[in-house]
Amino acid sequence: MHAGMNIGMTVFDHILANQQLNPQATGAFTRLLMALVVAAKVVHRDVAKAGLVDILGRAGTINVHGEEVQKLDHLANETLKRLLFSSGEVCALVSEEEGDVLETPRQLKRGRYLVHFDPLDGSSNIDANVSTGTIFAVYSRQTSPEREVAMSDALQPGVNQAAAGYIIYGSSCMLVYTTGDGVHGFTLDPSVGEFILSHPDITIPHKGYIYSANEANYAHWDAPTRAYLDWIKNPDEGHLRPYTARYIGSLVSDFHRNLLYGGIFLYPADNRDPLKPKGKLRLLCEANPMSFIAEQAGGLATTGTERILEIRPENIHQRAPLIVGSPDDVRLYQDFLARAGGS
Ligand code: AFP
Repeated sequence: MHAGMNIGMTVFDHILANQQLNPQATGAFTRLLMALVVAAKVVHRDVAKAGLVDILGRAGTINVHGEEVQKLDHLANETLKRLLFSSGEVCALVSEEEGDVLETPRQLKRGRYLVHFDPLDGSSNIDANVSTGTIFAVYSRQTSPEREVAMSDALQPGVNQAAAGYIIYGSSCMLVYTTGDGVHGFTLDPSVGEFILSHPDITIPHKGYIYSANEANYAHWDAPTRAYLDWIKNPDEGHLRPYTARYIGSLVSDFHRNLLYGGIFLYPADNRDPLKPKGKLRLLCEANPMSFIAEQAGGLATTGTERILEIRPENIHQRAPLIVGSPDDVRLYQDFLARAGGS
């Protein structure tokens, strides 16, 4: 790189510019976000060289959801824990890979933020080199800093999120985040090791023509959901139907594509599997952050009958049906449910 070459706005500049807009800001939130950015770079490095250093494949253990833990899941989880705890800005972490809320160890400085995260979402696809991602949601604690962190701090509704974002480890590595002031995307420039603003102020198209769902579960969805799927596949040139199906099985990738192109992602309730009466996706580390981002980009996110961000969580690993995407598409899905009397 030539001295003085303009590389564009880095994510650090962007976060700092936001901090400067808030006269009450202490820099704590900025330090926390910067710790997440560093963690993203470390996980990206590990994911990128996975095939080289024999860390691909399964770790041989089962996580709290009864799923096999991939080695990279474990590495990513440890990286996020280490960097977030050492930022000095968190009082607790909730990871998809851990059974309990993890309080910041006594010997470390405690801050006022809690972070929920899925360290490596979509990891069952890793061996096939399919894109994976890290998802995070940041909350301020509600209880006094002198006291132990309470379960109520960890179980806040999604509307309380101070920030949410994801990192997508794809053909390029991107960070997309919101602090409630629009959605901004940054692409990692490997030549300088910085995330550079590449997608300012992302807005989702009002309507899309992509639908993303694991249709193998069709028989186990409720009748209005099946009727909606039938409708979007039913040819009608005037309404540009059928839609196009795109499903990767890696939420960050499916969500990111629909955010940019428009469309609808559905992971509805599944009446077959006793583990999925509310679908598969976790409310706190998957549905809430994606819903905050979707709404900030002009989209909608619902269970079908309830706004995701208003759900009052009852436990840290609870699941929720997630229907998210372009507002016109999500509204139409809700109409199908409403006409059937809800579900
Ligand atoms: P893994 O992390 O086990 O690969 O699960 C990924 C995921 O939680 C989410 O990223 C996908 O959208 C969803 O599961 C895919 O689930 P199905 O395999 O049931 O379609």
